[in-house]
Amino acid sequence: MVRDEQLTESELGRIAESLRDDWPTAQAVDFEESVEYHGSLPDEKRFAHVLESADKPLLQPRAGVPRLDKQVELLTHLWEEGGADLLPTTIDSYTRDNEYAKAQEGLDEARESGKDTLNGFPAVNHGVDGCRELIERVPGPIEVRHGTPDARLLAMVTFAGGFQSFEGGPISYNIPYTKSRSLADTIEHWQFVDRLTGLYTEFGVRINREPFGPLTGTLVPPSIAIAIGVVEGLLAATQGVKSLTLGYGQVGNLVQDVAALRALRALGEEYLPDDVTVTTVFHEWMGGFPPDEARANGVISLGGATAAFARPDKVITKSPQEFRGVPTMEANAAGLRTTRQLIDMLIEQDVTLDGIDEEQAFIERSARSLLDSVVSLGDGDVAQGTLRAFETGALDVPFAPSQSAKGAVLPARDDKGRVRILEFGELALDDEIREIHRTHLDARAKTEGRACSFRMVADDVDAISDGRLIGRPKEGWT
Ligand code: 8ZB
Repeated sequence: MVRDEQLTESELGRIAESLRDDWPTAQAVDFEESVEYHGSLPDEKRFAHVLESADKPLLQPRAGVPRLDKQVELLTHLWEEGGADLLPTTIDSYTRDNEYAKAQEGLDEARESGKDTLNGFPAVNHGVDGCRELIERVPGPIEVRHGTPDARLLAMVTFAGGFQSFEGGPISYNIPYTKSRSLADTIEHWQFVDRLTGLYTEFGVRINREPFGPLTGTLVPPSIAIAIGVVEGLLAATQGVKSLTLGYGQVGNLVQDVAALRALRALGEEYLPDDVTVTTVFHEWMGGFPPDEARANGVISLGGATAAFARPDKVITKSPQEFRGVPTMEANAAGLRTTRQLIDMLIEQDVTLDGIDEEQAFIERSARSLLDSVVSLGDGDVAQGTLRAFETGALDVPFAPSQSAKGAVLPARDDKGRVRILEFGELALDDEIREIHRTHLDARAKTEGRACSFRMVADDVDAISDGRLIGRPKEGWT
């Protein structure tokens, strides 16, 4: 039975040994030699150092192509032409499914054809030496960004390969990403990743961890995103993680987004142990994008403006080609520059927005209620509590494909475009909180002259790509 307890050194060693047969490059991983390698990296390539010592929001794109030379070229372009402060390496989706043989086929094909036949960088196949070459040839700190439910081997190889930041978590890379993976298994798998991070940290290599805050990216109520991020942070802290970045995805209502980022930071600092340094990351809009670049730049700009007000430690940018999927490197750099322009023009302005404090208090109260239910359902054990909370629906994620979540929560925007909850299922929120959501949604229903229903939810899901924030009825409404 998985419990929120630190893995012992012998458990860690046993798991690491069992992974060595999964792909040949795993044989080359040597922990002590890797600690020494990290020691040779200059300060400007130490991810946690750069992030934690920044005095303004740092910008980071997503980017990954299969071949090493091309990945160097891509990241160098984003650094030089985009002005990125932190770099990513996005991993391909075969690797995310632990299909290393298929990733190898794709990599071989890319090398032969000169085409990008994978949707990311297959870091396990490139192995320790390939990763180190990337780290050495690129000017900034690089994070592994992926979506892998069982990322144990990916972490082993990339940490040995010199990466000092790793995205993901047991809930955030399971519930939104997979249909039938057991949550108990992913909690165990991420305990290994976090314990390995902890061990490096104890040897002086401060590896940063970043749970994936946006979850399904679709109208996720801030309290749910925050509660899950804090739970993943608590599980990571137990394993010895000291540098933790909690995330949140833009919903598009300025007041709610600023309030949510403040609540995320406040609850992160309150719930996590004092020796854990908590930073925050704001993801530009993760839902459907407008299909033309001019309007996409509008969405990105609102993200930049929000970041200027909320001052997260880092912003994950989008590109104006988001609608088409993986962007060209030029479009990717353009998204960075647009965001930077907005932040730099706004950050010194002293603007007062009405209603932020009240919204923040409401988000905190709701997130606290969800967090407290996890702790009490587990009789104090956060791992057991997480399992019980998802089984009962006390914790839930809207629009998640996973069978491990009830999927009973339905969100909708209120009359100001803030994300509220229409259907709660068994979510651990009391009647008073539920009533506040209902009142806000009723006000919108009245404005639109229609009842709150799934139609409203569906209209909201499409609204931003249709050119608006709120999915107002298309006809019969003025
Ligand atoms: C959950 C993350 C989805 C976002 C972007 C998508 C989308 C995925 C790559 C990438 C640049 C890649 N994404 N793979 N962006 N290079 N290899 O992640 O476009 O925005």
